[in-house]
Amino acid sequence: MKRFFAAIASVIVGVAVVAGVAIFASATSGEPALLAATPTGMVDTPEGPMNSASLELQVYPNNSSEVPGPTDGVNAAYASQGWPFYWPSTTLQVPANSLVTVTITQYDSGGQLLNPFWSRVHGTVDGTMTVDGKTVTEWDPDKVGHTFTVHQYPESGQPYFFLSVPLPANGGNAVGNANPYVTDPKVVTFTFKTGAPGTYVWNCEFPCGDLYQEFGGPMQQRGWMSGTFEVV
Ligand SMILES: [Cu+2]
Repeated sequence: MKRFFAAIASVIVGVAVVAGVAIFASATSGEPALLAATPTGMVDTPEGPMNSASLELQVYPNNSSEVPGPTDGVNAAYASQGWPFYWPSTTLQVPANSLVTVTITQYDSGGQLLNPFWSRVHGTVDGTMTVDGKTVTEWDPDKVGHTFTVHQYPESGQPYFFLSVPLPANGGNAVGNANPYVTDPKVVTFTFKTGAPGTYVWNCEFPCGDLYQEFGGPMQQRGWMSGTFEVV
C-alpha cells in the first residue's frame, strides 16, 4: 500500500513539474499575435499567373512611447533595457504557392556582420532587394543593422526554404537608444516565391543581442529578433 501511494505521489509530482515547465515556458516565451500577409490578388509571372501577398514590418532600436514593443512577462526586462525589435509581430504567416512582397522599415543603427555571407541577398526573386527604391544584391557588411533570415528546421518533411536579406544601418541618432526615431529610415523591399505549406523559423544574423557573441538575450526571443514563419 505504501508503495502504491509512493507511485501515485511520484506521478503527481511528475505531472506538476511538466505542467509547471509548460506554464513557465509559455509565460516567458511571449509569442506575439499572428501577423498574416495581406492578399494582393493574382499577378503574371514567367511561370504563369500566381497569387500574391504583402507583409509590412518595422525594426526599431528600442521601445518608446511611440512604439511600445512586447512587454509581457520576460519581455518587460528587455523592453526596459532598450533592445531592438521587429514590429508589429515576429509570428509571421504567408500563403503557399504565392509571390510574397515584404517591406521592412529599418530605424536602427548597426555595424559589422560576423560573416559577410549575411551581407548578400539569398532566396528572393532574381536575388535582389530594394533599398529606398534602388535595386541591390548585397550591402556593405560593415554597415548592416539587422538581417531577416528564414530557414528550415533540421527535418526533411517539408519543402526546403531559405531566405535572407541584410537591412542597412542608419547613422546619426539611431545609435543606442534613439527617441525620437530617425525620420529617414531605410526602406527595404524584397519578393520571394513560396511553395507547398511548411513551418519555418526566422532570426536576425547581426550580433545585436546580449551574451554569446551578442547572439543571446533578445536575439533568441520571440517578439524581438526571432520568430516563426509559416507557409500555409
Ligand atoms: Cu538584429
